[in-house]
Amino acid sequence: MIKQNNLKKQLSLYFVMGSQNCKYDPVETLEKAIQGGVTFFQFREKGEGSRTGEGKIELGLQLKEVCHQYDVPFIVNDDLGLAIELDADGLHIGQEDGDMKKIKDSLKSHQLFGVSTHNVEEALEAHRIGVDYIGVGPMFNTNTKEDIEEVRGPVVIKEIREQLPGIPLVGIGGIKHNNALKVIEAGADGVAVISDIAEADFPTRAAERMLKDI
Ligand code: 3NM
Repeated sequence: MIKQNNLKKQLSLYFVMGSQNCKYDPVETLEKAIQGGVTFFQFREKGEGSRTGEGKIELGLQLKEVCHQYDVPFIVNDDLGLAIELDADGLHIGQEDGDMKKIKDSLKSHQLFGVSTHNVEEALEAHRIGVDYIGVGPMFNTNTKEDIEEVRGPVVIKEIREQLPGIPLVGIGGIKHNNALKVIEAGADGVAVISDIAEADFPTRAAERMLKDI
């Protein structure tokens, strides 16, 4: 249902999270964030304190339901099996998550495929494989992910945009309402954020504030 032409617009405010990132209940956090204007969602249940097994599946189903109530695409991070089991609207993988082409071929035709990249070479390779969108990070310093690459910032977006003028592109890493515009001005279609919304006292307000500033 969601493989749409307006993907660039849908990527405007891309909320990424798992229960381990949330200050409050993840289902409530997501609903409030969507009410504040989040346009795209990635379920990234990963790292210390994250749920596994049945608990992860159960939470994924609940989050997908919230997304669909509001017509927001529900994307699964890393886990092809989970994306298929939950019939997610898409899968997002990193550079170390396996053979990109094989994974893409395992998805159903309606499922979007996104890949994290860090430089022009990785972006060109992802584009060659036919990904639907590209994430680029880290834009700024962040404490949310430990194994980040060197921070080169929005200039990487600019470099990729010059090579791939049409590809849907989002920046990630350390994005807050007061630096998000730099990412958009460099050529991104949207910003992807974890902590600015997941750790907020008021996720609705955090999302509204981010949208107002981009
Ligand atoms: N990927 P926050 S940085 C999931 O550089 C992720 O590819 C990154 O969290 C990359 O919005 C990152 O809290 C963490 O900084 C983003």
